[in-house]
Amino acid sequence: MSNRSVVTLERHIVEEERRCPEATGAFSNILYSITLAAKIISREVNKAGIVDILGGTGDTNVQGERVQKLDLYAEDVIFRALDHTGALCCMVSEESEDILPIPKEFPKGKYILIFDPLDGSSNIDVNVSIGTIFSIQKKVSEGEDGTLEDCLQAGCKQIAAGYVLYGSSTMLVYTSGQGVHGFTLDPSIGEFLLSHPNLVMPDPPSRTYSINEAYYPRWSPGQQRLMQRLKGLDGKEAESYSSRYIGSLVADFHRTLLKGGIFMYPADSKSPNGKLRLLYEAAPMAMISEQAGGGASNGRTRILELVPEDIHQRTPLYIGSAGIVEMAEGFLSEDD
Ligand code: P6P
Repeated sequence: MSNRSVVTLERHIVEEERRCPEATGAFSNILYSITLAAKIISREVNKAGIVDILGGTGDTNVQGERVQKLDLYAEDVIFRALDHTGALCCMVSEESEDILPIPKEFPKGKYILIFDPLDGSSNIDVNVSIGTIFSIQKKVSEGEDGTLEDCLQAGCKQIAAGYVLYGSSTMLVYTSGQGVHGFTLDPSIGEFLLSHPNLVMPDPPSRTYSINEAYYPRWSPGQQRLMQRLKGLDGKEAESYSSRYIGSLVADFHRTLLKGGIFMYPADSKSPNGKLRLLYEAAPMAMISEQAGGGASNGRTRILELVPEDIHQRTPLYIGSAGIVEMAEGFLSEDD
């Protein structure tokens, strides 16, 4: 008998739940439902070029960005996979301006699901990897309905965080505070199988930085000096870095998680808080990064300590190998 066990995501969730005596199964139920939604979205993403699901709806979302049909489809799939579970009291989606209440015909629970249904959607039409990002918080307000107070919690309060990467294979990576674990979808059996247990960012890290350099003229002097250092132009680095930029956060972060290095989306003169969203992009990725031994900062403060004031609040993001994130903070502090 082979001793190589096949660990499905469902088995992994059950085993994690057994380790938490107070677990009620509601949290596991959320994760199961997210994996179902991920399989459905993966199927559509992988055939997007075949059926007429590409291209914009002509609408724009709350971000003012042209909405791709798959964006709306992914939001609907996730909402309907979880609205009836009885585990959630509300949801927050990048595609919707306000909190999404649980329909009155369904029971409500003690968790909040905060998600970006399909990040990087501008890459859909050119077949570049895109992703779903999710964050789970626990209800803190009175009453059964989720409120803004429940959604505007600091990232350090997250119960769990994860993402699905729709790439050359579909992967689901998540943490519930017990390390980071990666699962790869085997479409032939429709199961996510444990492929990357206990992910830890490599040390020493890959000397790779990931940033959209077109914005260089708009960056602060500290950010520009950081780029000089990373390029080996200030004579301080023994060897320079290499550059990798996909323009899809989930893909750029996934590479950083597996290889090390740093992903940066700084503030600039046009976007004083950067472009990326705190609740459903930076905070979940920051929990994963720290659980994998990395770091995540807005250039001055740990992302997980930031208390949001708005569900669509933006933040600058420096995330990856802890030592490189700390070096970036050193350069940014020169701007103060
Ligand atoms: P830019 C994709 O649109 C996204 O929201 C993230 O996935 C990605 O990291 C970023 O924007 C890319 O932004 O300004 O480089 O095109």
